[in-house]
Amino acid sequence: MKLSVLIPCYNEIETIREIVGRVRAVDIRLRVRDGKFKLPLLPDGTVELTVDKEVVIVDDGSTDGTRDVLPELAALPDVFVYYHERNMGKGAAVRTAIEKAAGDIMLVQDADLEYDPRDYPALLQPIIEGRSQVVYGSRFLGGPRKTMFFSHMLGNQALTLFTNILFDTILSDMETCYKMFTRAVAEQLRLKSHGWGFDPEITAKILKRGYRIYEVPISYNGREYNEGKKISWRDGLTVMWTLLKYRLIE
Ligand SMILES: Nc1nc2c(ncn2[C@@H]2O[C@H](COP(=O)(O)OP(=O)(O)OP(=O)(O)O)[C@@H](O)[C@H]2O)c(=O)[nH]1
Ligand SMILES: [Mg+2]
Repeated sequence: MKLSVLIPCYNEIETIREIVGRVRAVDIRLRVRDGKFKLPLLPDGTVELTVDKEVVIVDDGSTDGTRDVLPELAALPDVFVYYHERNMGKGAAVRTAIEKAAGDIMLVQDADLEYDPRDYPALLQPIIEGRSQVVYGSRFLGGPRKTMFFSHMLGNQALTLFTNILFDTILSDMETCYKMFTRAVAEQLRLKSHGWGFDPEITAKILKRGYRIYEVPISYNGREYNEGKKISWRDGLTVMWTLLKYRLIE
């Protein structure tokens, strides 16, 4: 069983080395209650499953020196780096990463340090146990988190509420970066968005195809604007438009 960690990366020279180090440092061993893995049964009726990882970085036309650092990471045996000639947006970078990924399961990992790879085992558990094909890590389910701006929380909640109304569901964090899905789901969705349309497009298509999204609490350490935070309220309008579009078509 292999997990592909997909890292879209644009001008992240301050954090790219560190995040790859943190991703590679997580050792994923799960105790699973399922006989299909043909592993030695432990006294509590579970088996211990080890999940391998690969890291797929797609540099999205960085101009801050990130590209000088990436060859050093590409030399690592489990890290693969691909380059966009020019900046195309997060969605385009994730799509390239999905095309290149070899894993059975995939997860999006931003190149900043807002999300914690130590949450991977919890995210994987429902997929490995066959309870779901898609798992979202939620920042609003009681996990440890740095408090965010009230305005950002409202923005997040508004986009999630809009999603829930359109698709009759009860997500708590549609915009989370931690979206994990099986290869079968990834291949079926045929994503098109280039920029910030990625999260609403993937969510809309998953829900419209009838998959139920599983949510698990994750920790969150949001960065500040002076640390490179770039998102603004205008991006929210793109997100709402994308949700509506994929509710009505496809
Ligand atoms: N901003 C931006 N990020 C990109 C782009 N292409 C790829 N990315 C990567 O996409 C991920 C998410 O970008 P972020 O800017 O962290 O987006 P965010 O977490 O929603 O917003 P902030 O962290 O608040 O700025 C990061 O790993 C970026 O490096 C792009 O064109 N613009
Ligand atoms: Mg970020």
